[in-house]
Amino acid sequence: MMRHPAEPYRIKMVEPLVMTTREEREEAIAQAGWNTFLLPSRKVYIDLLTDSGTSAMSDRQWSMLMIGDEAYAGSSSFDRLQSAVQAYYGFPHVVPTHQGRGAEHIISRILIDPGQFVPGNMYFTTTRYHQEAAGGIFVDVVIDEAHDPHADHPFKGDIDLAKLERLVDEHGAEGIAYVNHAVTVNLAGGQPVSMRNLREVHEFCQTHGIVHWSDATRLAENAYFIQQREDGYADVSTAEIAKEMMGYVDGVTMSGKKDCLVNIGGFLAMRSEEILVKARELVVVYEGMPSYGGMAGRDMEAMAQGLVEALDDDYLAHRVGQVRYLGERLLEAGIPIVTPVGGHAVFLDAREFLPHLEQDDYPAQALAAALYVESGVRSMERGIVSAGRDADGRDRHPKLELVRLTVPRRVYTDRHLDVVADAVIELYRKRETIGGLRFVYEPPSLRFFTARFEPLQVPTGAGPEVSPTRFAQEPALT
Ligand code: PM9
Repeated sequence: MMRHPAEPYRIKMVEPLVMTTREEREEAIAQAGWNTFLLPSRKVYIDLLTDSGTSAMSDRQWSMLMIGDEAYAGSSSFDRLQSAVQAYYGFPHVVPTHQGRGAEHIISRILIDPGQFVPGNMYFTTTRYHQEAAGGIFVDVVIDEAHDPHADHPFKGDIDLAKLERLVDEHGAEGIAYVNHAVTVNLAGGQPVSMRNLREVHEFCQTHGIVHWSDATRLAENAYFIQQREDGYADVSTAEIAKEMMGYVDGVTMSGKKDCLVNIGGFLAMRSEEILVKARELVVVYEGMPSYGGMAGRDMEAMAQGLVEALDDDYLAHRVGQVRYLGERLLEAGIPIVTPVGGHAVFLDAREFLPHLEQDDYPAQALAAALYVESGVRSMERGIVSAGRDADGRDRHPKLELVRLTVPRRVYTDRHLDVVADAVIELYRKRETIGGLRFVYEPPSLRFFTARFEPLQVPTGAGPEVSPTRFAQEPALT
């Protein structure tokens, strides 16, 4: 296997990129309240905010759009999506939703009774929001290595069975709503889960009569890591691995915007008819008819095709190899990143990058803003801001304080990633010029999306990007 395989596709259509001046970027970040989510995309050069809904679709996917069946009920495009999920993931039942969080909302309402615990392998923002909104209490049961940016473990996303067992011993199986097993684990750095862990947790759940669910959003990338790292899978295709993985869970929530290679869409898939009936009852209230769930027929067609393309071995070798390429360029330059490099992104360790800042100064938020000003590269905070507040209103302090450089699928070339690496390396050289931030607007939930900040102070040797005199005006709230 080549270490950095070339793109297994050629380019048929291009979208021009926009270059900006440093002055324009300083202005833009101030207007965005130092929140990269609030930057207009026309002011972004290389957009590594997210891999969600940002994939380039294939010629086949675009052609499928034309045959989308837009019937309000009984769309044949739903049949095509359901057939693809049945064939590739092995679940008989599918309930489409407008995107992943629509599926999370529905499954949380179905499986959680208020006061029940929901163990999972690290929190995810929207997942935990819906679990808590349904009255559940999230409990992190990921292995300790997941919280250590440098722990060298091939499957840092694994659930710690001992932690899970303790929780069940303490509260009884009836106190557990379900176990949520994410593949890969986004906030740990895109870290995979082993097949062995899926199997063992499944056996444990079956023994105790607990529902074993999966957030399968990055299922294909996880399958690739199993192929590369787990004994016995080197000669098994990622498509076969994915199907075996799904054989060890009772159902999934899926954000199709990642490993289904589409710009919008999601679904629930499951074996249980009881859950299916409840999901259908809820989907008509919150999403749409069970045969479209908030998606257009054409989007279901593109998703049915995309989920198959994402389980192609050559595609995955390039995809994960490209993320690793960016990681290796940064590691060679001594930049602190989460290792091993994960499947969808390279995560900068903001604590090590900016040791002069306290976590309460929002170092990852400040670093993401500074990288944008430096280069026009947009990244995302994944630290204290994303973690939000606990039930008592106190800031959660996650061990990982990260900036995510997320690589969209089939969109950028390695040359773009060289530009990103050079910008990060240059910023690292002058890291002491980056100062902390404070909130000027904090929404009550999922605050990272729309919060606004301002610089705390002028740090020693500060560049104009962090000078409050330049950005004294408080930006209007959107
Ligand atoms: N993930 C991401 O950028 C979209 C923005 S939320 C910060 O990583 C997992 C593991 C996800 C995810 C979204 C969702 C929700 C569920 N699980 O965005 O609603 O990474 O389709 O999916 C984002 P939707």
